[in-house]
Amino acid sequence: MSEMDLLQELIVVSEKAANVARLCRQNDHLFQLLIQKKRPDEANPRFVDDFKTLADVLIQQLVKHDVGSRFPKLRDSIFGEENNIFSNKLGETIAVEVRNNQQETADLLQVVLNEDAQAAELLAAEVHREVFLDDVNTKRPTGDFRVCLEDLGIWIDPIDSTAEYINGIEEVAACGISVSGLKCVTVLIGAYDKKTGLPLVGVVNQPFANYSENKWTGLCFWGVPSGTSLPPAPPPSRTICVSSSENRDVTLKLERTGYKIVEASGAGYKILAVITGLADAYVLTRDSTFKWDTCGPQAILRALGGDVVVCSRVGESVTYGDSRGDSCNRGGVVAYKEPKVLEDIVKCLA
Ligand code: 2IP
Ligand code: CA
Repeated sequence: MSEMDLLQELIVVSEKAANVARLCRQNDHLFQLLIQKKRPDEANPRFVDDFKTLADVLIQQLVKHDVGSRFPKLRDSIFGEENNIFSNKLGETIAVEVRNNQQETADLLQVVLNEDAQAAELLAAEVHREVFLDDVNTKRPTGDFRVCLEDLGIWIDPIDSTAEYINGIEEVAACGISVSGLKCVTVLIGAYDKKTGLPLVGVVNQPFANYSENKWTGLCFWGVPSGTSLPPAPPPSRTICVSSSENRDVTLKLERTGYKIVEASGAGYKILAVITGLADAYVLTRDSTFKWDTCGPQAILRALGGDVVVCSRVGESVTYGDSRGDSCNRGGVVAYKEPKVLEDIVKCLA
């Protein structure tokens, strides 16, 4: 199989995911469901208390369905953050999945959505809408090399930065990095090599990249060993991205290196900032990211000559296995593009 076939499929499915994410924010009916508070004491035996989780699960199942139908050999090797089983107060369970046609998917969603036919139909129509590569705001993939599907596994984060997705306030730092808000939301898809554990094919879709005329439009980034969607690298930004929950001692040490430290939301977004050159690195000393947060963007960084390494053992790349293993990135992460930047970080944190 050609790697480009898989890459094209992942780009298109990331756009379908982004379309669902945009629909849930921009359609009034779905948006009301998205921001409603959980009602744990309610007598109604509903399956979904938390619509955001349904949106997440549905997007993950959409990726599984589309990629699995096109590449059946990958079907059992697609892993993600979400579990697709929902239960209600009567002890009934239901598996949310994308069915073979729009009507069947709508019927299933209607049960999960407590008979909300309007929401079920809106979602099913978007999930089954055909999307083409030309619909995606990205560079067309070129070049090629062969991969063996049996050797690949896939990690998905259907909506990274869910807190910003629900109620983030748009804030952009002077350097252009988004501190919070919808720009920090990303759909992350990465394929890794089961033999080496290293990511090979990465897609990062930013559904809410630009806002104009009351409408959000997205951007999609990709990388494979033979190329990426990125233009030539801009000059170093002398900036390091950190989480707002990063240890104060760590940010103080990093500041002493002369780099500017910028807090931003979203693990995927912070790695994207390194990919696009808004930041030179992302440093995280805590165990607060997971395989789905890093697999896709790490593949792009590796294609650009950088990597995501374990913060407590910087000689080691972050690696991947299937969902039976530990999905936490223990020891934290450092994402970088230029080896010199990693050296600077290692020296200052030592
Ligand atoms: C989260 C999300 C958070 C991030 C955390 C991720 O994923 O990206 O924003 O924390 O590490 O696991 P922070 O923003 O402090 O970096 P999700 O939103 O999918 O739970
Ligand atoms: Ca995440």
